[in-house]
Amino acid sequence: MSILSSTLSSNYSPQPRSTQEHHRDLYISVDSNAASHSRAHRRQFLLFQMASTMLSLASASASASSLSMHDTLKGKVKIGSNSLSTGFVKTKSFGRVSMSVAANVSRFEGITMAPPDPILGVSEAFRADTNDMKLNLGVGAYRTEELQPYVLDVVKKAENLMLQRGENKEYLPIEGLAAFNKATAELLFGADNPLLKEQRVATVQGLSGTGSLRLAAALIERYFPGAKVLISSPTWGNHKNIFNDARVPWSEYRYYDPKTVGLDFEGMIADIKDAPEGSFILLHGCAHNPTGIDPTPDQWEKIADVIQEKNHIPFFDVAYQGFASGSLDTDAASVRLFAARGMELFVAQSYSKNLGLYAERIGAMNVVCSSADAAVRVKSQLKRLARPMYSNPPIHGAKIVANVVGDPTLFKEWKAEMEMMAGRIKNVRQKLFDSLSAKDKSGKDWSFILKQIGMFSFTGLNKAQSENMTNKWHVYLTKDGRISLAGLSLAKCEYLADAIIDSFHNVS
Ligand code: KET
Repeated sequence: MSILSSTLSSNYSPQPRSTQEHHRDLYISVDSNAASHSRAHRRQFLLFQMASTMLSLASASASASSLSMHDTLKGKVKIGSNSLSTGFVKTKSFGRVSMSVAANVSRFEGITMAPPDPILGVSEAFRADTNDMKLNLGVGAYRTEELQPYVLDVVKKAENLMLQRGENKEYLPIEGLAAFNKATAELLFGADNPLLKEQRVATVQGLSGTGSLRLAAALIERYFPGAKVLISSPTWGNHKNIFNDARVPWSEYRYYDPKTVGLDFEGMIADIKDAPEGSFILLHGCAHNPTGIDPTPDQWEKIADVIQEKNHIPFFDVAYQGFASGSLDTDAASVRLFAARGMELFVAQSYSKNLGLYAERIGAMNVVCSSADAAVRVKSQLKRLARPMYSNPPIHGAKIVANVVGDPTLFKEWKAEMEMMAGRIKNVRQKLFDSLSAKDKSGKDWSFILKQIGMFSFTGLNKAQSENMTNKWHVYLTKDGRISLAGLSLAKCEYLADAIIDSFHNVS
């Protein structure tokens, strides 16, 4: 008998009969006739029991932890609501979960189909399209003029360095790579920022921007129970998911004014003022996604005034540092302005876009505290939250960032490449505007496209018009009318202009 079988055998003791346990009881009755059944039969029974228990536990834990409270409260999730359809029941005897297995009835019958992701789902639909003219302007990912993915030269050089050094694959500490954490905080706040010398920033490496935001959301949920996060209307689609899943209440502040196709500054200030004192105010550090509209430096000062007045905590999402203006420092100005006022704040960072490290999942969560002592405690709690979620972060992207930022030559080359990428997007933006203006005879003013910055353009196309773009023109974009200019080439601008003009004027 194998070790597995003997362990199972010694643990096995028959359960009291239960009407719901037909199938297992059948096995028990066979099994109880010990003298007549063979060792093979017994092994079959034990394996069956082990599989049943494992499946039941998987079902039970799915209902307990993987689903958001949001879904459960909305009644979308029916797991375990009907023991006949889901096929598992809890036995009283040992508190163990047992099940009856009916033929062709899945234990996952109660799990409904999830909708496709509004952004990443667009790429899935794009891949399935076989039309030659197809264009993916959904996800914010940089492409070359030939519409190919781009790996930065500095990234390749940093990776070569890593290969030459023969670096190992040991676990990182929970807070991530020390050299990365130092580099990322310096890049954000400026290397000579007194905050860093005073050790008032708790920085932990995160699973890119999304994972860093999620970690911060978990901290809010644990240490600021009931505190609200205010998010801009509109915002990056995943913000709402992140706070929903972390069980953090959120509401929206006005941001975009469709009439002016600009910032609703008065509305924004009024809503931040109205929020309960001590709320978290989520701000896009630069290149607001999806609108491409950022406050002016003067407006940032006023936003900081009202946040300070109301004792709110600013929470920056910095996913595009360097991509808005082409300069890392200019794009960090908003965060530095708040930090210089001595405010405590949160900043999530991402290297997906500015270093093209989308799949490496490299970013950071920074919490600026009023004392070094508070920073040590906050960091300890961020680590405590990270450990049961993902244990410790991946090393590869962290080493790339540390090598690029830590080496003056590579750092300089990175800045040049970033300017090149930001420059290509600006050229495409200009060409799209020119094409629209030349082709559209209606007199519509398309100049808002030139005023927006960053990877995206918020076209103002509604859902039906966006659907026409995809169904008729094979141009893939998010349903809110956002297009990623980083996925557009100069050569495709005319075609895109035709698609936009047709959708705008011929679809209501
Ligand atoms: N914040 C913002 C504002 C943002 O646009 C993204 C990504 C992220 C955070 C997170 O990126 P990460 O790769 O986790 O560091 N936005 C693009 C990709 C996505 O939706 O995941 C997008 O809007 O297309």
